[in-house]
Amino acid sequence: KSSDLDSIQKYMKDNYAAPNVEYSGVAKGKNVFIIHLESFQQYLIDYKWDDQEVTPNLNKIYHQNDTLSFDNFFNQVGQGKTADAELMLENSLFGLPQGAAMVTDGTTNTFQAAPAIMDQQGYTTASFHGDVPSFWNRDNTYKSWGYDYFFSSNYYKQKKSYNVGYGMKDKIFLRDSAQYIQQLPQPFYAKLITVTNHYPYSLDKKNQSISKTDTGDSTVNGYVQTARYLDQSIGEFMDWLKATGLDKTSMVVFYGDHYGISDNHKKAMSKITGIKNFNDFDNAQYQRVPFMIHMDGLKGGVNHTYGGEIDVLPTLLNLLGVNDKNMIQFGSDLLSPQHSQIVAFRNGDFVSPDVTKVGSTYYNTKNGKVDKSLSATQKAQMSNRVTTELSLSDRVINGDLLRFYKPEGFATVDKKDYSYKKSTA
Ligand code: GP9
Ligand code: MN
Repeated sequence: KSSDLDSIQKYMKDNYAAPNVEYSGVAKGKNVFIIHLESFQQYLIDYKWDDQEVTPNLNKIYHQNDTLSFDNFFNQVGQGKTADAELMLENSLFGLPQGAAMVTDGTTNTFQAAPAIMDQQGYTTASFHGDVPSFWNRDNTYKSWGYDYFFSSNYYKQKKSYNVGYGMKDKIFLRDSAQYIQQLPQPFYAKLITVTNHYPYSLDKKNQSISKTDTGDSTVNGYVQTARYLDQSIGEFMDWLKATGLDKTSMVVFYGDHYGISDNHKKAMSKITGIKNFNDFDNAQYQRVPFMIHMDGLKGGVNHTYGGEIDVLPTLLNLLGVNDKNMIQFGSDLLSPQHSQIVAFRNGDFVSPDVTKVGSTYYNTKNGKVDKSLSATQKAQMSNRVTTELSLSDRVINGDLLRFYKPEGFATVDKKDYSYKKSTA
C-alpha cells in the first residue's frame, strides 16, 4: 500500500543529515568512474608481505592529496555479497536479510538508483563486467536502475587464457573496456567491476608477482597474489586515464565490496595481522574496506568518519551537486557534520567509534574489551536504531514501495527502454 511509505518518509525526515556544503557540487559535470575492488579489505592498504608493499598503486592513490580516503569505512553486505554492495552503493538501500535483492526483486521492483539519477542530469551511464550478464541478475536489475549500457562478457574478445575464476582477468578486462569508455558521450557515469581478486584467489603463474603468504591455510594464502594483480591492473588503468586526459575531467571512486577472508579463517587472520586471539570483535573491525574519491583538485586527506556502503550515494550526489533531499536513502553524506556514525551490519550487529556490537556482546571499539559501562537503555538505543533502519529498508524492497513514491524532479524508469543485446551491425 502507498500508505506504507508514511513511516519510511517520517524516518527519512527525522534522520536527515544535511550534506556538507563545502563539498557540494565540487565534481559537478565531471565524468564518474566507480571502480569495484573485488573482495578487497582495507588492511591490504600499506600492508607489507615479503618486504614489499602488496598494493603500491592503491597505496599511492590512498595517500594522494587529491584523494579523499576513509579509514573507518565498512562493508555491510549479507548473503548477496557483490550484489548487496552494488545495491547499497547505487540505491542507499540495504540488501535483504536472506538472498540477494538484485535476484529476488531486481527485475520487478521500482528503483531510484544512481544511474537513473545521473541519466536525468544529462549523463551517459554504463556498467562493465567480464562475467556473463545473468550473474546476480545484473542484466535485468540494471534496466530497473536505468543503466544505458551494460558491457558484459560477450562484449569482450574471449580467449581461454583471458579467464580465471568468475570471469576475465582484471588487466585484460580494464584494457579492453577502454574502447567502449572512449565512445561514451560525456559526461558519463561508468562502473567497472573487477573479479580476479575473488575466492579461491587463483592466478596463472605468469601473473604472480609476489609470493603467497604462509599462514598454513591454503584458502587464504593466494589472496596477496590476486590483490597484487588487481593493484597492477588499477595502476595500468590510471596510466591510461592520464594518457587520454580523462584524469583531468573525471572523479574516480574506489570501493572494496566485502571481505576476502571470512570469519572461518581466524587463525590465518591472526598470523596475517599479528593479533593474538583474533576474535569476533577483531573480525568486525576487519570488515573495513577501502572507500576513496580521487579527483584533480579535490581537497583530500584521510578522513576518520565511521560509515559504510549505505552512505556512498548521498556522499557522491553531494559532490556532483545533485539535490537528494527528497529521495528515500538510508545512508547520509559521510562529510556531513550530522552523519550518524553507527554502522549497521546486515545481521543487526554494528560498529561505531565507541561501541561495537557482535551478537549479544557490546565491546569498547577503542580497546576491544567488553564494555560493562553501558546501561541497558544505552544498548537498546543503539541497537534499535540499527534494527529500525534495516527493517524499514527491507519494507521498501519487499513492498516495492518506491513504485508509489514520486520525488520531484525524478522521472520513473521504464525498463522497456533498455536492451543490452549486442548489435551485430
Ligand atoms: C561475479 C561476481 C562475484 O559476477 O561479481 O560476486 P560475489 O561472489 O563476490 O558475490
Ligand atoms: Mn564480491
